[in-house]
Amino acid sequence: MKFHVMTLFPEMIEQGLHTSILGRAMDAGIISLSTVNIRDYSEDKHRHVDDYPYGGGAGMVMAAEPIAKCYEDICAGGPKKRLIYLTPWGRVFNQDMAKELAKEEELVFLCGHYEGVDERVLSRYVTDPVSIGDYVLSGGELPAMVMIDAIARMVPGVLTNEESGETESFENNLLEYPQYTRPEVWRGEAVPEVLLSGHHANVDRWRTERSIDRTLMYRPELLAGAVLDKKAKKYYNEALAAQKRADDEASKNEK
Ligand code: 6GU
Repeated sequence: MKFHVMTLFPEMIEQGLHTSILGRAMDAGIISLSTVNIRDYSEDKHRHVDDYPYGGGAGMVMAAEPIAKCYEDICAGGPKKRLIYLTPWGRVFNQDMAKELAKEEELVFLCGHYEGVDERVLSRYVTDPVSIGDYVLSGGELPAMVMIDAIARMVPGVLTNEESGETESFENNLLEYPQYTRPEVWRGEAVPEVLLSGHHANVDRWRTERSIDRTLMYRPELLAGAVLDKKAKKYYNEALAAQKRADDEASKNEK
């Protein structure tokens, strides 16, 4: 899978993505990264890529032509590639989108800066406007890196068997269960007994229940989409009832 990134800060993208799992996948040739400096497509001798907004207002707007030229260069001689524009007004990125985008042969990312990008180049070429969450960042570089990391992990061959995403957070709409390693007792606190038992069915059961607890605590809205077996469903209903009793108790004491 090939990632192309159109940016004013190519070194930022390059530095952030060549380590760890992605670095290994690039060395193995499973994924590749190509950054393009939009400034190289500037129309003037001062290498400007932005201009004042029509209608007035604060800040500068990235001009259409350098971005169009840059994108057309990336697609030269082939069909138009999917173009992701990183923007707070885009659809909010999640694991399902990462999986879906991982099926593409190539993806192009456009990192905006300043107050925005001329709408005409966006409406002509952008296929997917994407946000990484409800907060404002200074530019699209960090969001592009976040997306590329999440997408690359879903490309076949990038993760080893041990790293495989099956038991990670968001698989089946449940958050990851707690993990422990040596020592068995750390500062007086022991590892949960069941994990030392060697009883795999009990370990699995314990992990599912802790995933349910954690999801109920931090992301209860995810649980609506989780597929639970009969025992897990029973545990979930009990945990939900216990939580409701605790909430009722707390609100009674408030009054
Ligand atoms: Cl994709 N871009 C910027 N500039 N800010 C963001 C964002 C993207 N997603 C959340 N905040």
